[in-house]
Amino acid sequence: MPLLLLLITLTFTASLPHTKRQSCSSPIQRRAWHTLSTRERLSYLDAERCLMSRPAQTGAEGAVSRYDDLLGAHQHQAGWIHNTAWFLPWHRLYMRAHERLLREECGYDGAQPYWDEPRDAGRFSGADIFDAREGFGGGGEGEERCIRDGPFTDYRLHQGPGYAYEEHCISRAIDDNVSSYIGQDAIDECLSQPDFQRAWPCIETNPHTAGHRGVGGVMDNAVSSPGDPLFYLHHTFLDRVWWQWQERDLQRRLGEVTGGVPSFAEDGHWVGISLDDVMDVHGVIPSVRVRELMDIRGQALCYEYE
Ligand SMILES: [Cu+2]
Repeated sequence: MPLLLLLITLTFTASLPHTKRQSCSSPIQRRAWHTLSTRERLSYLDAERCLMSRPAQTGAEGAVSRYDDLLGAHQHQAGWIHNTAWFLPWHRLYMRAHERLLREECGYDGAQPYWDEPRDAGRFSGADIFDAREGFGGGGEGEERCIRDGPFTDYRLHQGPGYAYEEHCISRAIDDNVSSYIGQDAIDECLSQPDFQRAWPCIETNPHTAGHRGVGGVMDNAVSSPGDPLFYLHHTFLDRVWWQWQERDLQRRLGEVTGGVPSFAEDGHWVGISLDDVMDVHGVIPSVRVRELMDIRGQALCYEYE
């Protein structure tokens, strides 16, 4: 190809994202883990291990790997992204950040899968997501409850538990009883909430807590739970619940956020959440406003649920 033509082609290609800013022409399809083929499962798990092997970039305290960069973003902000109206939008961005790292830095060509937890409610210990060969490995053993099989047995965490920075294993203590609180009835109750102000606490209470405590161990720590890779499948499931709730009255709910968030201007005070609030994942991917997180098919996100 003549040089001039090549340059024109490159310039044109580079300018495309600007001319098409509003549209997201080919959203990737997020699917439930149990519907993925063996090849798809293994490629996801391989990409996660790749993130765990790449060096940290953000300078987050304790972070050794790229995987830890993400953990650091959650650990640092845990105090204002839980039990506040930022819970759903922040975690939506966080799931997207994880999905982007897998795709852009580890060659993963799929979308972020979710764990269809109501399917396994009350029987987490028998869920195929804990498979040692094509899953995340099983429950923990011994005093520290370290996981003993699956692709993540050798991973050492350096952030957590909670706000501490201690080296430890990925641990789990599966609790079937607690896992029953993420049944379809609990999801339906949240989907029927009339407004955002009631939908997010509903999602954060039973379904969210049941997933964390039902897996136990690292997942049971509100601050450092992203140390278990299952975190991303659990929160992607919750993101889907929010989207399903939005879809019930899409026109209105693409713009609906209500509820309290802590004020950064006045310590101890609360203010109303705004579509202009900036959600930030410590530079792992660029910050965006809540407004851009309302439509999963928009440019900032660009995915759908099958
Ligand atoms: Cu969280």
